[in-house]
Amino acid sequence: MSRVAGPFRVSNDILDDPAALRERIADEGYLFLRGLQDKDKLRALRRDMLEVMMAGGWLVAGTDPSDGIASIEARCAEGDVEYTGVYHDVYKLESFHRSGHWDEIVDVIAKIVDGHVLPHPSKIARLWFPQYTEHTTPIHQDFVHFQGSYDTYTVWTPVGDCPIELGPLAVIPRSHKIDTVMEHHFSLGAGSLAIHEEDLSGEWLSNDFEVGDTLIFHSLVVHQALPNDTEDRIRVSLDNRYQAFGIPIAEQMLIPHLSNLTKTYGWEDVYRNWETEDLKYYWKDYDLDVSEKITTWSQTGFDEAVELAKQGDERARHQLERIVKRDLDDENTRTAVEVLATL
Ligand SMILES: O=C(O)CCC(=O)C(=O)O
Ligand SMILES: [Fe+2]
Repeated sequence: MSRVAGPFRVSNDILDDPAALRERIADEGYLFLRGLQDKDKLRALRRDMLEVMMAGGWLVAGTDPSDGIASIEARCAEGDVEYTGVYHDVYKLESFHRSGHWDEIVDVIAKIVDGHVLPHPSKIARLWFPQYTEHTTPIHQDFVHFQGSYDTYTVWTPVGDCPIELGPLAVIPRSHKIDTVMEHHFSLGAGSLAIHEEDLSGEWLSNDFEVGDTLIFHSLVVHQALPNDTEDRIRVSLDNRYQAFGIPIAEQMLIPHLSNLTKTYGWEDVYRNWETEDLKYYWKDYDLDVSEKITTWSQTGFDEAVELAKQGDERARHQLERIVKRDLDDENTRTAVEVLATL
């Protein structure tokens, strides 16, 4: 990527001024808030999540799970079946889902949307291995994945300190003002869809995150992750989505993240060992305006991968191979099998 031009603007000074927060995010597309979330709660969550990763074989045995020291042989990325298995164990943590409902987050989103807040049921964590940078989240706008309404906000939170070399997010301020979804193409990076750098103008902003620091941005803001360039540390983060009531939410936000990559994972699996009831199916109490998933962008990405694989592109071939390994019964899987057989 082109280098980071500078740090985020810190907006803590306007935290108590809802109109100013709304104006700033409408203008710049993002808000960066130092220490918004409680450091101790995040550290406890970090331990919970990393203990599951240790049990899943992702961390070096005998190390402190909270240090997040990755076992490089276990490395995998979102989209791989190996990733989904451990990820879906992390996803069962009650503490992980509860963190998406913490008051400090919901309160600031309530100011931004000027109303009651719906935290999306589909919470998301990103567990990014080091020395695997071809899988870094590429340049994109969130709307291609999460859809529903443009007025949806992402809250990105590192679970632990996240210095630049561990690969926090970078954004292009004001990029949401294009007010439309840009063209997205096949990518091997997380999410599988990327905007081409040559289609963009504007400067990238990012900086070191300390635990508790929080980035909030609009669904059309162009962003990407920076590569995890550490030798051995896993990057753990949350990116949850929030919106006002009364606007559409896409159907895929009502199911567990990445359950579309498996045959059987559902909320009953997530909830099996929970000790409390209040967050189970909490959204079913509301009359939501649910919109159908739009598959155009992901299908374009897949079709491009097919064409590229036929032309000998190794990344595209790898993409088709990982799709086949998921062993799903769908058209794209059958196409991937056929194409790979001809290579
Ligand atoms: O954490 C990442 O690498 C991806 C996160 C992202 O794209 C988002 O929060 O929207
Ligand atoms: Fe994103």
